[in-house]
Amino acid sequence: MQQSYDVLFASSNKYKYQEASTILAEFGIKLGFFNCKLLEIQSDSIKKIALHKVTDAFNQCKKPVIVEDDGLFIDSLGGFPGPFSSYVFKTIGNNGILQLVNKKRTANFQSVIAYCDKKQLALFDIKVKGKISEKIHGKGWGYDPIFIPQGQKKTYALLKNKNKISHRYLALRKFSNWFVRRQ
Ligand code: ITT
Repeated sequence: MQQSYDVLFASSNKYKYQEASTILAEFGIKLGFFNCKLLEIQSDSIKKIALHKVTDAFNQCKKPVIVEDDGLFIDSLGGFPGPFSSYVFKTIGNNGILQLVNKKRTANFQSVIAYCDKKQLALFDIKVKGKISEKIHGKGWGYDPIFIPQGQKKTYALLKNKNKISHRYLALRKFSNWFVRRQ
């Protein structure tokens, strides 16, 4: 039977997969979903976390695979929640973050895409500057209702073109340039 994808996306987060799949389709890459729980090491580096995650993913699926590790880094909180973004969202959520942020609202969203197959490991990272909104705006998933990317007036949740400017888009564009050229 013919394989129906070019590379797998290993994650427990269906929103990340859905966005990644839409973005990569634009670059002619078919993304399969490997829905799984990945080993997340404790580290202050999302690159190191992504590297461990992709090695674990490849050991589980034995197919060419990518993972993504993201973090929202808030300047006035010393980069918090950063590598703990997933846990912090599940515990204090956007309301908790809004209570912690004071006048200085600058932040950045970082994404690392890690690729692994039998022969190769590769990393693609990106940082999108922006700020934390004063209130929750819109109904998107995760931090979408509170993150306003630089140069925009609305949160990710309210932007129609999130998938054309986001940290995920920019990191996947780097990955796809490399992936398409090596095939
Ligand atoms: P996997 O590790 O299983 O892929 P995860 O949700 O735990 O899924 P991360 O460790 O990368 O993924 O967590 C980053 C968190 O940051 C994620 O859970 C969301 O809460 C948030 N996040 C990442 N990208 C986002 C986006 O585009 N919009 C809103 N929130 C986002």
